[in-house]
Amino acid sequence: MKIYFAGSIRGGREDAAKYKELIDYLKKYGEVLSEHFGSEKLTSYGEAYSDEFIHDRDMNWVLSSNAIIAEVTTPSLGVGYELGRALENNKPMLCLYEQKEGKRLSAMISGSKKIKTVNYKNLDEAKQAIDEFFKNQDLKTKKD
Ligand code: 6IA
Repeated sequence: MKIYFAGSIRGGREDAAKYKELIDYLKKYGEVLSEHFGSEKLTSYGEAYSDEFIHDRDMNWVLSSNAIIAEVTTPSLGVGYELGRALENNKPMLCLYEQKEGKRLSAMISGSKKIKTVNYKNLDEAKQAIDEFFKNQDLKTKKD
């Protein structure tokens, strides 16, 4: 099972610690291609690669993955773009959104019939949603 984790980078890094914990949890289900996105050292200045390199590498990962898990609490153009392209390529997707007063997830994500969105209040609930999601996936591909 190849998993692509998506989370905000230039959209803001305030949830980076959560990304790391979710990525560590996802490893029980397979290889997380985008493992370094949880690193708190990855600032919005990021890596020493060109934007074109990052775009092409990440899209290759999205397209070669068996499932996409996105943490969508911090709005990110890049995550929205990846979700749209993953949807067009029929990738199973789970979006995790932490409910906060006065904030709502974009209707383009929560309103999509093809994207499963779960609102969570704490990381335990987010992990339960991940377990539920993978129960419904074909785990035979775990070793792929
Ligand atoms: O618009 P955002 O930057 O928030 O988009 C975040 C999403 O786009 C993530 O899920 C990544 O898949 C992808 N992405 C955007 N920027 C990067 C990046 N470095 N490294 C890896 N994936 C990225 C940015 C470094 C740059 C600031 C020099």
